[in-house]
Amino acid sequence: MIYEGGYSGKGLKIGIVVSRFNDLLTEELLKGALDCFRRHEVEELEVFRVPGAFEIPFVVKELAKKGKYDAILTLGAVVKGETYHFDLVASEVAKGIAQVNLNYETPVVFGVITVEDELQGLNRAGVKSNRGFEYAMATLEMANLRKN
Ligand code: INI
Repeated sequence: MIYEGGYSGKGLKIGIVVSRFNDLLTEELLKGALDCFRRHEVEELEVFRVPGAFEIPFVVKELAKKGKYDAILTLGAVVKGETYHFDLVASEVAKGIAQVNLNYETPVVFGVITVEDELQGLNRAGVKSNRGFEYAMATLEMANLRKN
């Protein structure tokens, strides 16, 4: 027997938590995700905006606690640039999201891109491909896998 999740959005309620920091990138990731969810006929979608990637886990935790979504997609962009802040933010956001993913019943997809610079970020946020669309596909798969 093989258990796997399909990509239909029918009957699904999805939450998206997206950060504003580096919004040139995160808004493109959001566009890609919304395009994917629309084309797969997701029925209910709610978007929550937070200041930076560091703030994503808190909102994800609050949403997961409520248990009203079939899956939650997180979207953010951590750009290395020149600050040490990058490492702290990148590792804390990953840890925070992983914690919620394991501690509640709602699957959470990690859609925070970590890139060397803005150009690499742009290539992943629509110029070459759009990771937002790909992470949205993973969200559909996990939502359906859990439901079934
Ligand atoms: N937030 C990001 O989303 N991406 C970054 O690249 C980033 N860097 O490198 O500083 C970043 N910092 C802000 C952080 O997420 C918080 O919003 C801030 O520290 C307030 O808590």
